[in-house]
Amino acid sequence: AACEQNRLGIIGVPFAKGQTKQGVELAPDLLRQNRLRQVLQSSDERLLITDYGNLQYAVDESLLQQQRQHYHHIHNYADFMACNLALIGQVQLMLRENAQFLAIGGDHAIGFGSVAGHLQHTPNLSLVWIDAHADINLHSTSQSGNIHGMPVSFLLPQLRATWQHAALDKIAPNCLPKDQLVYIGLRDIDPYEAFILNKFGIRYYAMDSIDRVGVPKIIEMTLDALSPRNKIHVSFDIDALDSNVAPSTGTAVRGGLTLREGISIVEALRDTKRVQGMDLVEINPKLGSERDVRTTVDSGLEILKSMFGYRRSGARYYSNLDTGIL
Ligand code: 6HN
Ligand code: MN
Ligand code: MN
Ligand code: MN
Repeated sequence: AACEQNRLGIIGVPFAKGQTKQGVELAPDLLRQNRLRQVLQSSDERLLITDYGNLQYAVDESLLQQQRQHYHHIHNYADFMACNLALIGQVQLMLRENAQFLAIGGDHAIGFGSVAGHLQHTPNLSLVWIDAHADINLHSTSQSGNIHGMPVSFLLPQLRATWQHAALDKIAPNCLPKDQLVYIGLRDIDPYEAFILNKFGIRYYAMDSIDRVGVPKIIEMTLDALSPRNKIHVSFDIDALDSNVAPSTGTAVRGGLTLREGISIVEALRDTKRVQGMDLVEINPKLGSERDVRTTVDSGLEILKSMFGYRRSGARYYSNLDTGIL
């Protein structure tokens, strides 16, 4: 019988303007140089990988005008919107041609376009946001003005009204219901973010709850919260991992997930067979020593391997394993 294949589309999104540190735009090509494709392929030989290269975008005058008139107090709104508009289209294209997609950032500002594009293809979607941060600031609550701290606020119907000049109903009409969002790994939440999370009763498993009940229970509660008929989007910020395994990132916070905890979470999500899209963001090769960069890239690749088929138990698919040895 013909071997059943699983098409995976990959897009690099070298966007760095959601924050102020240079270098995060280098991550897609760096992961490719570090054998991203081979690592994924060897984690499941049935993967049929298409690399769509790096996303390109152009900023048009109407976005610059929106920025000048309404959003000049935050950084790079026009670039943010132009990149995410392109990404919304790209994700839909990839999902027409593939069963799954992977978006490699870039900073986490691309989480908006990646999830919004996914929602346009698959309206019944759940989102698991794995991060040290909640990334749910509004333009009016952000202390930094950095849009990588805001992408989730573009996705929820209750919050997108605060972006009333962004024409979101035109560019990404499908929203994410707040009960289909789960955060894991949080440990650096801004005051207004905490207010928003609590006001809307958004599920978040911060590091203190992980310490109290452990990762297996957190996984169980996460899966219980998500509608079993929905596809899943996993947005993985490398800073969810502890800074000893992911030092090269722009807003590192200590006391995070171990690599094993990160892998466990990703394996459990993968085993639902409902993950249709993933982001891996915020790896910054310009931060830290050469060894720090190596460590961070390796951790990122381990997370991707587990998402796309690798099993630590060895229970993997081999098309032509010669069992005649015994
Ligand atoms: N990230 N809450 C802070 C801010 O600037 O709004 C940090 C955001 C970090 C964003 O890591 O994707
Ligand atoms: Mn499809
Ligand atoms: Mn983030
Ligand atoms: Mn983060």
